[in-house]
Amino acid sequence: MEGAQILIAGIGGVGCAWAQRAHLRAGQGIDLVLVDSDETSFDYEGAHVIRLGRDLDSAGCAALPPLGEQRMRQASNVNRQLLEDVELVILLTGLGGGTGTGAGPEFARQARLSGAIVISIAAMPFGAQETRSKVSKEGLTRLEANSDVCVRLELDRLAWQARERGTDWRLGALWIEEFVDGLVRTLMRLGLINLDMMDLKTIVGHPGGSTLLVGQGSPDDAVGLLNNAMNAPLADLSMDGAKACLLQIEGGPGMTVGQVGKIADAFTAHMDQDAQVILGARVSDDLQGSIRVVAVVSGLSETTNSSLF
Ligand SMILES: Nc1nc2c(ncn2[C@@H]2O[C@H](COP(=O)(O)OP(=O)(O)OP(=O)(O)O)[C@@H](O)[C@H]2O)c(=O)[nH]1
Ligand SMILES: [Mg+2]
Repeated sequence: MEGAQILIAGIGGVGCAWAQRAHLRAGQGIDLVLVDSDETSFDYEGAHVIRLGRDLDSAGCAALPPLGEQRMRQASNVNRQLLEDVELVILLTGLGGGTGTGAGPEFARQARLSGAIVISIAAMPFGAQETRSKVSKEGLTRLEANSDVCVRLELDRLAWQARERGTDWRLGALWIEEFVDGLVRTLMRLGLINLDMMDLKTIVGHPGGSTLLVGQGSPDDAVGLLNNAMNAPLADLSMDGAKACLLQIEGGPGMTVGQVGKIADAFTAHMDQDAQVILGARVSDDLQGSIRVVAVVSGLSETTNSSLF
C-alpha cells in the first residue's frame, strides 16, 4: 500500500540512538519520534520529540520504570495527535533503565489503542547487570503484551559482535537498520507482487509467538540465504511449525521468478503444512547480484525462543 503511515519510535537512550540510525537508513516519508527524559537523545533534525518530565528537570528516569510509565501517560494527549493516522509503529528500546522499560510498553499501548500495528525491538541488559536484568524482564512482559510482534536482542551478544567488528554496540547492529528499512520498503513501495498493511495485520493476528528475520545473500543460494537469516547471532531462533509468514524478497534487476520461488520454499520448508504464507517480491536497482529477505513469522508455539542476538 503506498503512503502507509509508518512511525519509527525510539524510547530511552539506547532506543533513541537506534531509532535515529534506522530512520537515517529508511529515510524519506517516514516519521520519527524520539522519547526520552534526557535532552541529549534529541539531536536529530526533523524528529518529533517527546521529552518526559521536563518539569522535574531530571536527566533520566533513574532506572525507575514507574516514573517512565507515569510520564508517558501524562504525554497521552501529544501522543494521540502524533499517532492519529499512523498504521504501523516500529518501536526500538533498551530495557533495564527507567524510560525504555516504563515508557516503552505504555507508548505501545497507546499506539495500539489508536489502531496501529506495533512491532517492538527490545534490547535486554548485559547479563552482569543483575538489577537491570530483573527490571527488564518485567518490562519485557508488558511490552510483549502491548505489541503485535516483539523481539528481544541481548546486549551481551550485540557487544560481542560489535567488538569483533570494531564498532560501538550503542549504535546497534546493522541488522536493526536493515530490518526497519526492509519492512518500510515492503509496506511503502510497490513491488512485483504487492504487499500491504492488511497482509501484515493478517500475519501478526495469528495467535502464538512471533518473530522477525532478515537475511541477505546470493540470488542462487536459497539455503545460504536462509542460513544467513538464521545465523549465529540469531541464536535459538526457530520457524518450525509456524502458522503464518509474511515474506518480502527484494533483489536486483536480474532477479527471476524461479529464484523467488526457491527462496520462498527454503524459508517455509519447516513451517506448518497449512501455514498461511504471504509473499511479496520487489526489484531494486541498489541490490545488484544480491537478494534480501525480510520475514515476519507468527503462530509459533509459545515455547519457541524469539531472541535474536
Ligand atoms: N554497561 C552499560 N550498559 C548500558 C549503558 N547504557 C545503556 N546500557 C544498557 O542499556 C539499557 C537501557 O539503557 P538506556 O536506554 O540508557 O535507559 P533509559 O531507558 O534511557 O532509562 P533511564 O536513563 O533510566 O531513564 C540499560 O539497562 C543497560 O543495560 C552503558 O553505558 N554501559
Ligand atoms: Mg536514559
